[in-house]
Amino acid sequence: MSTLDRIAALESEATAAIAASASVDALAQTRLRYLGRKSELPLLLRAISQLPPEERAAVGAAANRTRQTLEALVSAREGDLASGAISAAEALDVTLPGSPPLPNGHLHLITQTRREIEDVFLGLGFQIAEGPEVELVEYNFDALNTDATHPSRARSDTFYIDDETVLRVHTSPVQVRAMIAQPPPLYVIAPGRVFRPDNDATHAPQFHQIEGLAVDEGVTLADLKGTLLAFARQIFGDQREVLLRPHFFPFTEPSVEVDVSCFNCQAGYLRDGSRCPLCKGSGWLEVLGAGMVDPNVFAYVAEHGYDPERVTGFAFGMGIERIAMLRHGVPDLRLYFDNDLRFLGQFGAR
Ligand code: 2NL
Repeated sequence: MSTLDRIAALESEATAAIAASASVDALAQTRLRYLGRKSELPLLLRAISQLPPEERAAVGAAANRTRQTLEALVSAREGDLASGAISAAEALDVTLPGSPPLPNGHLHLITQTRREIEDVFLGLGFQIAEGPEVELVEYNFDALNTDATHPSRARSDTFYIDDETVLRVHTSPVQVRAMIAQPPPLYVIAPGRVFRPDNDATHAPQFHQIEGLAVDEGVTLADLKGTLLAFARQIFGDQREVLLRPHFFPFTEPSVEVDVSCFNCQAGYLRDGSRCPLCKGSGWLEVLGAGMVDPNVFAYVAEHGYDPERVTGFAFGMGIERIAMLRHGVPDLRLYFDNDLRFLGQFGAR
């Protein structure tokens, strides 16, 4: 092979090697191999004096041109590698399916449950209202008949931003805002994230609620019970009954805790005669809190059309995590927020 042919062969070989260098380090190796002091090309240049005089000029020119071409290619490739640019041949088509194909993801169990509950109340004629998670103390507490001495307002039981501002501890303030925004009749539910400084198997510092509020002329506790029975049957099964037990909330009077008959047993006992582990043998599951809106709450928004002498209302609130725990036997609230796919993946593709 003539020296000129050898230079041409070196150039095409080095050109391919430069293009194939996939990292800055690999490129430095390639450069050393073809342009380094001990590589073949400079050796050819140094050996030029041993060639016949009439060949020297052409070989010298060819070797220098190849060196310049390769140096330029190395610089260009260096730039590409540094900037992350890739050639069309190596380009990754991100629209191709994975190999092996990955299963589709799915909504989080809390989102699925929230939407199912929303659908129940949308079907009953309620509208969905949303509001800020960072809320005024006024709307979070004062408007809800919860005076400054109430324990839930303590710095240890509510996340305070400053003296006037908190992370909402319930979604009730959304309903206060709804009343301020529009006169009765009002039928709204308020789903959303709420915050309390607790952390154990049954309390997380953030969790999700759905509250409901119905205000109209002639709304009674019987309307509340019928509404909750419809909810209970759609979410827990069409054989369900509801039980209202007296309770206390600052914002309702009377207030009740609402149990739903256990869907896992017959009156507390399984078919084999053993005690039901879900309702602990009572036959009832404690599912939510509710009541008739306290006249003091209406008084707070009276100037917006809520005359406690004219309208009455019922309200209720439930924890979405708790509803999903009961339905699916989830043993620990923290599982919802750990992002462990072995847990979350059990509630997919439904
Ligand atoms: C529970 C109990 C409840 C309400 C929330 C409410 C809202 C307005 C007026 C009156 Cl604007 N009441 N909300 C009423 C009773 C109970 O929640 O255990 N939640 C998890």
